[in-house]
Amino acid sequence: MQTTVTPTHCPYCALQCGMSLVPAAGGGVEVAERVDFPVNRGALCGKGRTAPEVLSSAVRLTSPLVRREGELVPASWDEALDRIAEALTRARTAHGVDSVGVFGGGGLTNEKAYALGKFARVVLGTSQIDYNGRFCMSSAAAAGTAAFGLDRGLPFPLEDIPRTGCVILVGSNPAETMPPALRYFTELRENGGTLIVVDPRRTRTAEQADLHLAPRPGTDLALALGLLHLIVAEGRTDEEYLRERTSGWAEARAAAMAHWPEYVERITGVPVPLLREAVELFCAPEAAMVLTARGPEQQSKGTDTVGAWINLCLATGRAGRPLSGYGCLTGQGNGQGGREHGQKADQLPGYRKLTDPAAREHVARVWGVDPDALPGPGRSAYELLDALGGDIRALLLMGSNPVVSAPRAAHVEERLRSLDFLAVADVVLSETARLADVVLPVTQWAEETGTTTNLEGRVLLRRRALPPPEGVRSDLEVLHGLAGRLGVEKGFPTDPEEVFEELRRASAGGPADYSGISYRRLAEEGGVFWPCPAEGAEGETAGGGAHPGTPRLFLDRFATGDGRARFAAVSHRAAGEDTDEEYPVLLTTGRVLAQYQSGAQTRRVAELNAAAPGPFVEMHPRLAERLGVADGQEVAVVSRRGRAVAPARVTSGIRVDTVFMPFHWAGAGRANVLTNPVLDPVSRMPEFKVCAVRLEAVR
Ligand SMILES: Nc1nc2c(c(=O)[nH]1)N[C@H]1C(S)=C(S)[C@@H](COP(=O)(O)OP(=O)(O)OC[C@H]3O[C@@H](n4cnc5c(=O)[nH]c(N)nc54)[C@H](O)[C@@H]3O)O[C@H]1N2
Ligand SMILES: Nc1nc2c(c(=O)[nH]1)N[C@H]1C(S)=C(S)[C@@H](COP(=O)(O)OP(=O)(O)OC[C@H]3O[C@@H](n4cnc5c(=O)[nH]c(N)nc54)[C@H](O)[C@@H]3O)O[C@H]1N2
Ligand code: SF4
Ligand SMILES: [Mo]
Repeated sequence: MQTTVTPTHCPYCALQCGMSLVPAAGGGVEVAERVDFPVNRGALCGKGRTAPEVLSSAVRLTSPLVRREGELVPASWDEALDRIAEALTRARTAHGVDSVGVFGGGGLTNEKAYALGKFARVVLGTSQIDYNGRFCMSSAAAAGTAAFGLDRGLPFPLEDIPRTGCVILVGSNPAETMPPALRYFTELRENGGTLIVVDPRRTRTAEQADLHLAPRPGTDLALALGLLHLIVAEGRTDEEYLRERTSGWAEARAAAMAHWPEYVERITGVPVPLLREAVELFCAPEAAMVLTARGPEQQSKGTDTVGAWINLCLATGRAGRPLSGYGCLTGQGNGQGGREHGQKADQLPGYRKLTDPAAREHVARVWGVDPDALPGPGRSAYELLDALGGDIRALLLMGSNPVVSAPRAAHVEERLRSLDFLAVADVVLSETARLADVVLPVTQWAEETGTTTNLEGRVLLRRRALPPPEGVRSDLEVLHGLAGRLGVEKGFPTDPEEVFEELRRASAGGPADYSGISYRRLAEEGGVFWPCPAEGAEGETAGGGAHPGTPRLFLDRFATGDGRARFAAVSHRAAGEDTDEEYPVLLTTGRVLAQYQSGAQTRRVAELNAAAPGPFVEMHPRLAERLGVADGQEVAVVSRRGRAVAPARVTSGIRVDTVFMPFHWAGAGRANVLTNPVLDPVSRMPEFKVCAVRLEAVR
């Protein structure tokens, strides 16, 4: 028997593990090991292994749905697309172009993200587009751009980790969020390197660490400043590097010197001897890295916080040198590429700025439009959601489930309900799709070809392995169908490779230059790191060029105007909410191993639901005792925005002043009804990682 093996990548997180799909006995496909992809070398977590279950028609949408007399009922594609085109036109005519909003996702392929951004700017002419990546790594992106002049999650491949001397992992729990990547940290320790984990909880990752610092949520900025203070006080800065490769040290140094270790201990709860130990571990080896994830980033001061951690690397000469540097562990499947090609409010393809006249000129030329016709920057994700039903009357949403995942979710849900018109394209009937006037059933990873860019900046090719169920169309077909109905016949091809060829040209010369990359190269080479400029003029070289791609950035110079990395002169400030008599406990939120994001996909897989059946409130035994709550007993968590109920999970692995809830579920235990939408002033990131709550035993 002949079997077809399709090498491809997982639909879920930013590791983009390689996997093979093979025909399954009863039809469909199943996952087989693919050892040739270096990032995971065949290893997969349970989510990736079970991903084909979500391809089944039994759990997904297979027909467009339209709302008739209050109910969502099956309809033809023509009717569904006509209704959307009519509703968007009606809103535009009555309220102007900016009354139509677009919301995208970091799980969308590069081709889809690119086409969605172009659709908003060219077909709708709206400035009101943003995406869920704003909730993800936007603070790290802002800080990375400020410091290095360029934001790529990791400036080096993961394979460098085992060979460095020390890694500080700040607010990142790869043991649950990227299990196959844990091997890199294990190997680091086997090679004699050390691992420091900074997390208010003793996670499965923290258990592997040489040193675990457990700060009070929302105080990472003070912690980083305290470490820098000690580095200066102990004379462990790299003066030559500071002189030759950085700027702004004097101001950053002065700010750090105001953060005495004892003061930092009071703010963070991390004892001074542990601060000293961290400095010793970090400074002793020749090379070291700092990696952040959502813990320090999802704060109303996330940008400054990441800036302070970058300062540690700069002060000690640990950036832009072999086996050293700062990196952000991006989250979603295409969290990296999704932030480069124009679905962000202020962005054009190739990581260009919408406010830059030269960028507008270049992209407008590729799109065949007048640069002056391109709108300016719009609102950030939460601000856009908050404006629904106000000056935004109609919304097209693709690749996100904000009813579960947005901060202050009950308010966001109410805003979505107040729209004149909501259209959602999804693979399943998510909690957000349930609110829509029109729902479009779309194809998924294994049913379509497309590229993603993983957390290392490695551009990858996902391949179609099986046909979609009847009745399902791709997101590219959706945008093509809508563009035609809205009077734009050309420029929205349905073939992903054709979209990618245009993306190459649009990105040529930009910070994230893909012009030397082609599907052929990706198929042959297994992945190419951007920037990868084409050899010829403006990426016209058919089939990609000879540029090898750029696995490691900044080794000669940083991407700033003068080539120097810039320090951030930052000082500690409090979180949006602190505890008080009424709300005496801090809530932080995050993930568990077996569920993915809003759970729209993974809650439909029996094996994953058995492993992680529902929400919980993780709390310290002393806090549980004070409340009179036993393990497994229901507790209500109440914040200024709402109330959620879930069973207590009592563990000594969390600070006494903090509780933790995963955010994967809707219903009574929906964590995001509690979270605080206060935004970081630069990145516009909401404060998912800290708000004040009170707890009540439910009897
Ligand atoms: N299983 C699973 N894996 C995933 C995902 C998923 O939903 N499920 N999602 C993917 C995506 S999109 C993302 S963004 C990544 C996220 O990956 P991670 O960032 O690793 O995940 P989180 O659980 O959100 O947060 C990490 C840790 O931050 C800690 N933390 C909370 N508050 C603070 C704080 O104030 N300071 C510090 N230092 N730490 C704090 C939490 O206790 C938690 O252990 O995971 C990706 N992988
Ligand atoms: N409290 C709290 N809230 C958080 C976080 C936190 O740590 N704490 N983390 C935040 C972070 S980092 C993130 S990334 C967000 C993520 O939260 P969401 O944006 O809600 O992410 P998903 O649940 O992945 O939603 C993706 C949706 O798109 C659908 N989908 C999948 N593939 C496709 C496709 O190809 N096309 C289309 N049209 N649809 C598709 C899925 O079925 C699903 O319904 O949550 C944020 N919310
Ligand atoms: S770690 Fe991420 S990419 Fe790898 S199998 Fe799991 S979810 Fe998929
Ligand atoms: Mo994310």
